[in-house]
Amino acid sequence: LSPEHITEIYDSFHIEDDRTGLSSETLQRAIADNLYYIQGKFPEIATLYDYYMAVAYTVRDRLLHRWINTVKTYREQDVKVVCYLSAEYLPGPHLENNLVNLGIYDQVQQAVESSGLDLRSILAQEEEPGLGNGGLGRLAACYMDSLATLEIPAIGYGIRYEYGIFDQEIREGWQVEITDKWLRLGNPWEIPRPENAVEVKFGGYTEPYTDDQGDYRVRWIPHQVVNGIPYDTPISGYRVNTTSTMRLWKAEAPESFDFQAFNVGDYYGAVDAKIISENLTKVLYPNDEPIQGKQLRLEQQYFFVSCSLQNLLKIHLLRGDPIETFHEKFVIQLNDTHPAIGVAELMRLLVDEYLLHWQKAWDITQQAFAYTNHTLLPEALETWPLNLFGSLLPRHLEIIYEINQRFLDQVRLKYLGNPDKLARLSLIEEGGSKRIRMAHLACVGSHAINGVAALHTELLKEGVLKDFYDLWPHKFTNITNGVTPRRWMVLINPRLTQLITREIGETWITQLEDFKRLESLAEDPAFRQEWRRVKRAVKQDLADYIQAHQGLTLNPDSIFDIQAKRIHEYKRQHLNVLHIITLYNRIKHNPRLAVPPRTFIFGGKAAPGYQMAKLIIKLITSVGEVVNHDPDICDLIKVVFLPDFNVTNSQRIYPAADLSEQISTAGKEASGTGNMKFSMNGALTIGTLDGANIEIREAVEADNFFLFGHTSEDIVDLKAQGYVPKTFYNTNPALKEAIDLIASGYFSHGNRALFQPLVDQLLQADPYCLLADYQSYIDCQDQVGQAFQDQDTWTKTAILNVARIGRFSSDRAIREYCREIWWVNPVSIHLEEYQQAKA
Ligand code: 4GP
Repeated sequence: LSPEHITEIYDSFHIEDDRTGLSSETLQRAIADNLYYIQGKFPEIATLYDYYMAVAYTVRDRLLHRWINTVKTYREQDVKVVCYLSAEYLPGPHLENNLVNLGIYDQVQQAVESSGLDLRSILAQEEEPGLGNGGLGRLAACYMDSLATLEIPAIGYGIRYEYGIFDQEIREGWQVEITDKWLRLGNPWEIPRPENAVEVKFGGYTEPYTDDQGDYRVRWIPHQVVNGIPYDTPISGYRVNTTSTMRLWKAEAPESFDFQAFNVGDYYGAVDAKIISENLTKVLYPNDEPIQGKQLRLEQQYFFVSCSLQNLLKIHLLRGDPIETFHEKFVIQLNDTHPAIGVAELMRLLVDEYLLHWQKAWDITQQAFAYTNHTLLPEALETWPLNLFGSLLPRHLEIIYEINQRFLDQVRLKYLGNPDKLARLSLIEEGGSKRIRMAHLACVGSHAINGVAALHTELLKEGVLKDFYDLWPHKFTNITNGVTPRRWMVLINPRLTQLITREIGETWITQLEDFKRLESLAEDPAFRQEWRRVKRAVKQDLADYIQAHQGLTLNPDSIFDIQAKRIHEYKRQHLNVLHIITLYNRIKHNPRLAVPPRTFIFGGKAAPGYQMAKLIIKLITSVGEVVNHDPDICDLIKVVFLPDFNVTNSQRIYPAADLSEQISTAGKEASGTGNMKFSMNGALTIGTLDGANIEIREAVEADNFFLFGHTSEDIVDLKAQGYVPKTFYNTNPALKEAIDLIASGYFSHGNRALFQPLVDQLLQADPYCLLADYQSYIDCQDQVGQAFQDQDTWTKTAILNVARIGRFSSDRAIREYCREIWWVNPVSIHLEEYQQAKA
């Protein structure tokens, strides 16, 4: 009998069980079962959320089956595992992603519809885990997806924040932050593992002792101990059985401490201790705010890193391997400097707890760690005041001193008589008050250091990490970011997915380079027409959403010109606004002017303490208020600020864009990943030569990309020559008019003071060179307007963008990490039962 025949016979037996079966009948039964036995509800009283939970548990069962086999296989085969240490993850809603990856979307839809429900409204119930700020956290989620899809053994470690990134509301044009209570209704995707709790120490002091071998040792007597409880979430791969683990740590007070206090009669003291401990993982810190002096942030970092490393060592020893081979079985990727304390912590564990000699421990540590840098902004490079660090982590301070001393001894030999070099490389920043440089600790403790786009890596080598590059050029590599086509195409853009798959098959979903096959179709007028029809339908979806939520009517035939990302001066949302005002002024001066209609859409959060970013949001909404209601404009311009830009909302945005705004000051955006998502969904890019824009432009070819602005070198020169923004203002009437209009109170009901800080910043300092790039941007936008008139050529260009974007899949990036930094191999997971035939 052929395998197909056997499967057929099995199917006819209906042996599917309710936890693993994939037919719609089985799924329907399982959903009903979960509604009763997990939610404890019956249809008359079940809410839509109950149904969501029932469906989620049903899907989770299918995952668990694969997950258990994955863990089992890794245990048995003694494979090398990638450990991704990241303080942030933005996985987005899990349910739909798992339906796509398991290939059971249609079956679940049918199961749900047979019960008289609608899958889309069930999916909409999920609260996404907003456990990150933006690019860095979302990148970690894309990498987890690719690791599983490529069958690379991996664990993602992080923090289970009780409150993720705040929800954003817009009130009277201002951002208002609302706490994100994502766990309020329960999280069906996580499994707590209290039996795997670990203890993390804080504060106290150290004392030396001599061990049995007569060796000098140090023990750490902490002031406080906190328990770390792991919560595991399965991360499915696309159409493979591999299901990896994202293990997030929650802080709790250890029982024993409660009892101690209770025994001496201090019941309330014990409860206080509990509250203090649990505060640790309460809230995610926003980036773009000075973290200086935020002790809780350092506590969070150390907490999750210590939990994760202790956990890894335990897994290693449980597999029966000697501690000395740790680095052969695990490679630990530091996602920025947030987990860099791991270098000192692994040393502490190996030397103090496992009693290895320093040199041996150091070899293991250096071979185990690798470090990814994500930003060039100097204010984002983490340093901790030595006093704070020492009082929280006294043993780590000693270890860092020792690492530094040994490191600087090496440096001294190489650069005799160059004290400046020593001071620059040191892990300790001297001067006024001493600080620990976390990036330096990461560099010294890692075998590989990478930037996230070609330009970024070059700038690291020439700038912030130059001294390390001079010392160890072999450690540096570039790995340009990528995004997963599963979520960022298949899931968010079913219409385009269907059209593309119909033409070129579905191999592109895991081999994005196969998009190349679309190139010849760009020449086919019939295909272009279908492409346009899809684009228009997707734009209509977004227009409908905005109509329903904001009461604004949009013209789906206008250019959807979108900038969606964190609000930051370097990302220059206000340059975009200067263009809007310029267009507005032109139409006001000449009401008969033939301009193609444009819809400007913005989305993004500002860090709560970043006043200028919040003022930029207010500027966008204020300009929108005026422009959207000015009868002279005849609806030629619309400005929309979409509140609460998160993974869920972003999924409506990327597919609907005609134009993707990637307009950061050259040299400031490390890579960008939104730029990739927009292109992948058929938007054309207007952008500067910054981050991965450069590589996207190379890939899609210069003719298919709207380039403007100064290069990163120009910007350096401009500043070196003493940049005077006022010169641009004084010599460019349109620019002057736009800025003057803001300053005049025209957009603020006559209130001239409102935007004064923003206007002053532009005219007096303009650190991000908006004024220098203004004319080039306007000219380029005029070309965009022209080009859009010829819809057929525009469409052809959009198709070529998609056809050539294959390189920006996170699968490619992960393959590079595997080959160049991790030296790990895929391991296939086989299911034990007959499910294998179906999977
Ligand atoms: C971001 C960078 O700003 C962005 O350019 C990059 O694409 C992304 O990391 C992923 O590498 N950085 C952050 C951060 O999100 O918090 O530093």
